Amino acid sequence: MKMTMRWFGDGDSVPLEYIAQVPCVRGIVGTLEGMPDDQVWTVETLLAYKSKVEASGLSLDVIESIPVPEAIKLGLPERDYLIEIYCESVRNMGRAGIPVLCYNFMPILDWMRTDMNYILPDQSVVTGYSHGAMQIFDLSKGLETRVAWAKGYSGEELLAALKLYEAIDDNALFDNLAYFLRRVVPVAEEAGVLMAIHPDDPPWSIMGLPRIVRDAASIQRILDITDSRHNGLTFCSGSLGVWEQNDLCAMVRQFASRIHFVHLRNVRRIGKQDFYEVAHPSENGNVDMAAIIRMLIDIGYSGPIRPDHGRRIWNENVPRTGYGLYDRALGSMYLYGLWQGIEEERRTHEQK
Ligand code: DNO
Repeated sequence: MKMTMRWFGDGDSVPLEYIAQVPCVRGIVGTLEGMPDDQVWTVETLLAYKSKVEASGLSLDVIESIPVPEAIKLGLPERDYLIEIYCESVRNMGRAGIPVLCYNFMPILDWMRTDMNYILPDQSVVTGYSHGAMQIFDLSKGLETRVAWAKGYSGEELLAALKLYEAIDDNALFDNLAYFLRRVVPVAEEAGVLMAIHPDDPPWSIMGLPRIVRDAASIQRILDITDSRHNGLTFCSGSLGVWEQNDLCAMVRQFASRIHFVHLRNVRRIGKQDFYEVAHPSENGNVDMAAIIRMLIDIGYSGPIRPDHGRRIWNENVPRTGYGLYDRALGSMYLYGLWQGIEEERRTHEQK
């Protein structure tokens, strides 16, 4: 495996050079922020990003994400034109030699939390989610911009966006994903780019919106749309781990050949649909990191892993919730050490 960390480009408060100082981190998960939906990501821009990353001694291993325009998720007539643009960006990723594309198919919003400042007993700050709070959320107030959302929504905009989805249930959204993948995956194959869909976070419906990447059955259905390695998965222990019935290790085994990127993060469930994020080590939450890593080693996983979100600690100024440097650095070292320890244990065992 290769330990990576997300870097949002020049607008990131964490300098690339600091990331390069984390001993285990070799690669970067990058993005071009603020690109309009109808604009192709050019080879020149991707190569410029890549050169910057390489100048710090790191490699650019993943793009997370090229956002999928709402019109594609909604199946509107302009989707054909937008899918063509998407395909061209994928071709350009191939030309620039960037091997993995993590994307999601969540309507309107990306990852959703009801509490962006959940304070743990040690005073570190994480995000939390309460389904009860979500259900009484006043949609007319809109939503501010968050890390993963290209833009915020005023109340009016949010209500209008939700209205468009009234006719789209899980099956309709799935059909629109299938339509998209049947066109993009062949292009990705030719370009040498591995598509890796990110699970919905949280993996259940919010605001009455359809959500279709939630558990083993729904993921298998997506991977079956086109039987190609290039139609793959980002395995995210944080997103999938908040559903008690999701057996994370079994999922790693089941989707082995289609996992091209891994997000490792720990969560503590406090009810059926309530949770908060915690530090990476297993004892803090419900995700058994050692078991997952063991399974990843078993399946011979050799792709990129990132520590996903971190807590806010040591008074760090973290303008993008979850994406400060300190706790992601601690998390990545924990994961790396765990991986090395398990591999080492196996080697010693084999020699006996
Ligand atoms: C959260 C992230 C997600 C992820 C997108 C991928 O921090 O893991 O926002 O980037 O869903 O498209």
